[in-house]
Amino acid sequence: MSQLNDLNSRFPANSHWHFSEPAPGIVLLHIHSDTSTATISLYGGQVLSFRPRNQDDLLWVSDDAHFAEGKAIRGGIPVCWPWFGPHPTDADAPAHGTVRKTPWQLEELECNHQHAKVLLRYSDENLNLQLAITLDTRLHLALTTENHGATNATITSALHSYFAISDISDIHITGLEDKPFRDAVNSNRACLQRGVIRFNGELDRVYQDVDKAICIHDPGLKRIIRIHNTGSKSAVVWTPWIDKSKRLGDMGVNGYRQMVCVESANADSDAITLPPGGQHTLSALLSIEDL
Ligand code: TA6
Repeated sequence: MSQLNDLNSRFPANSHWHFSEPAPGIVLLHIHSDTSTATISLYGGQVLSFRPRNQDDLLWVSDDAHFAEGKAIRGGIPVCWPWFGPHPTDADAPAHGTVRKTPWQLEELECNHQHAKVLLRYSDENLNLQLAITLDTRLHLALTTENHGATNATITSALHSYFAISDISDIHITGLEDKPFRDAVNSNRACLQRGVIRFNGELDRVYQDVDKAICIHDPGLKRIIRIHNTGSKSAVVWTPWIDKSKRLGDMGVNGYRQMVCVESANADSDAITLPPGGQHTLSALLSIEDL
């Protein structure tokens, strides 16, 4: 039985949800409640859209995003796991781990007029991964890793969120002032954040000692996007700008102007080591406030 037929059999479509398969192997869950609508790709366990009632989409997806097995979908909230960035030892391994190009299992789905909950699961021989997605006027993601192997497991990970913005040159980010960061655009130099973050070129930074909410201030959309993380002391801020966007090839025309990545992470020194039977949850609560 195909994944789509299995899902339609286990979770028959109703007024709150239905499934689609825009391309072979790319199955999407579409959710509608009175408080918000969302689209979640079972391929990659990736939230692609979240629109609270009377709001613009929280998330950005490239007009040129690939929807094809074996390729990452450019946008939404890719799950980087069980490593963030390049593999620590294997240069041939895919960037950002394996699960964003893999079908996940839908374990639970419930939706009423006020809120929805989606439980996705991925397992390999030693680790279980669960993504609990809760949607009401806010979007909450809880990524839980459980080590069911016989030895310690060290993982890095990130919820690689692409947020929709009016224009990269008009926004600024607060919440990371005075925090140390690794500057991936300048030879991974160790730096300290001075003041708020503004953008006038490619920026790719992994912050540490993160201990409060990170906010994207967007006067063009008259909103503030608040990102509150738990189980995480690191965060990544990224804009590819012009040249990197061209190299990536799936950013769309000027797509870089309408997105910024602020990623909830366990990256670099914030790696997590789980003993046998141990588990860890990285979570992000994403909300929109009027500016
Ligand atoms: O999170 C920032 C980053 O690591 C950048 O260095 C850039 O590579 C971005 O992720 C996108 O990576 P991807 O593999 O999705 O093209």
